Amino acid sequence: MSWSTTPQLRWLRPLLALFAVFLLLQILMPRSTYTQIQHNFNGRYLAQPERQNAVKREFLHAWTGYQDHAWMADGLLPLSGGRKQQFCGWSATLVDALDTLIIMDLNDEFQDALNATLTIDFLESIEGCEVNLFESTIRYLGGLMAAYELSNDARVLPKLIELGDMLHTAFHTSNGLPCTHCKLLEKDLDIKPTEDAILADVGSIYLEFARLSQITGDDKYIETVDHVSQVFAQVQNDSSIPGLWPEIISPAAIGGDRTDFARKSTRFALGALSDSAYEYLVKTHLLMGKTRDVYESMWKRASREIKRFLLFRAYIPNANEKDVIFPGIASRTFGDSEAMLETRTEHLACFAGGMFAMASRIFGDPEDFYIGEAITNGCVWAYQNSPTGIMPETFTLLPCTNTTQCEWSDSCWQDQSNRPEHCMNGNCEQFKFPPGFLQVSDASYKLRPEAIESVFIMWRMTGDEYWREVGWTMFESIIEHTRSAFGHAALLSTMEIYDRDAYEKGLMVRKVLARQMDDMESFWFAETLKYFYLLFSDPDLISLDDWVLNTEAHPFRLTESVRGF
Ligand code: DMJ
Repeated sequence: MSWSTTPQLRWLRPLLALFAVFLLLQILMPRSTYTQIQHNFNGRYLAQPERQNAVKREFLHAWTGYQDHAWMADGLLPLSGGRKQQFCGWSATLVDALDTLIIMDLNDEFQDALNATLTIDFLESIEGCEVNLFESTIRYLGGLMAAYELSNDARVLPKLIELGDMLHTAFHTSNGLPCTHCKLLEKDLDIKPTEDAILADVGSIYLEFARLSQITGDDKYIETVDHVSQVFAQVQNDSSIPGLWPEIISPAAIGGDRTDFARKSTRFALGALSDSAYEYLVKTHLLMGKTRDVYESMWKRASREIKRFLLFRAYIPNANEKDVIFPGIASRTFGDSEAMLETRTEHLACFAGGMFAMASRIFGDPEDFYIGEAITNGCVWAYQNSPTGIMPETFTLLPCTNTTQCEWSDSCWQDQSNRPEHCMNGNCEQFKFPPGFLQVSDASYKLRPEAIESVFIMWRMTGDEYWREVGWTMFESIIEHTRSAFGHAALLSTMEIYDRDAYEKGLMVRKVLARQMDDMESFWFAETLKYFYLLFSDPDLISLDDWVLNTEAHPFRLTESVRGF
């Protein structure tokens, strides 16, 4: 008699059968390598309350400036204490900062800000204001929606609908594509789709309007999103680099000669003008990929061409020690087989590090993780090697000619750097920039978030403390140079204090502060300081497994049944 037929052990049989089924399923079920976006921290991370508090203190310094000097204006002027109107006067800074106030546990400040927000009339604006659809969608709609998601305050919902409906009228055109800059509040206005539009202005509306439908149950917003995304999918191969959309597109072409949509320009990039049009393919798939496959297919096609045409390995000191990649700008005229790569890169393009890293998990392509990491390394390099410790807005690097080896030679770089096309105002006498930076065409820093955004994503995805360390140094440099009487100020130049002699003696010129400009964009509150804060927080706070952040860092909750990962 075997043990399984022993009467005393017969009760074991159903259990064994269950176990066998379980084992069989384990063998037969296709296994996904990735089950989540965030690293499995399991409580194993260092709490960094001092650093978090330091970020919060800086936030409060600027917030107090805004409260005292520019309350309910679109922005504060951080040097003069003045106020500015930038986006129709609906208090852009106030709305953009709401969710950061919640995340930082600034409850009294949040209640004051929310009460003020509820008095904004989105159906009135400053005289004759042209609504910037992109900025209003990512800052106002995104900001209000995240405040609603995080506070669950029912009073926000009617405001959200008022604003959503007003912005939605931008799509009330003959072909359902938007007018990106129109006086939407003017009565009886015949709204026409824009002739020449910035790619990101049209291609970055999916996330906010799709989530608005999920929240309200009103499908009209998602129908608009579906239509726009279908158009982008249809024209994806019409441009001079099939798979990519150029920096300028023509919404007005749809309904006429469709191919003109993607033929207004032959320049392609990941920075200004284009950035979030690619970011939203990944993020919108995350938000609703179980119900739509268009974002995944667009991303897979586009990312292949991004890797082929836009990314380059840079010739910088120690390039062999760490993989460093930068996004550049590609051009190709119709009919040409060759594309030209301009190795000019931008702070704005640093978001691509986080985008590729997240895409690797979402679409299961491990190679993309290394691309994301290498892009983030590039941005960190630019911070670490600028004299202020802050990456400039736009600069040119030499590309490595060999894809595997990239041996640095100071003299070779100096020769290149001294070529007339790289000299500033024809003056080749001095070395203007630290080794690696060939030309810096815009040395300013506008308080932008993209580099710390990618560093934050790398930390949340790997749990590697390295990212928090480099992030902290970035924070210290930014605060050192940008802190002003009323807030934090954009910088005229991250480079002007460069001194070759000091550099060669191993001294970074840190004592001299960069010149400040009287400007502080609302994304300083919405994005830059939020990412710094979240880098040092408990990784469960706004976990990337539960939330998707829009391009202005406003978190939207992921719904289990529809989320695409
Ligand atoms: C922000 O408004 C958003 O991140 C946008 O996608 C790009 N520009 C700014 C920040 O630099």
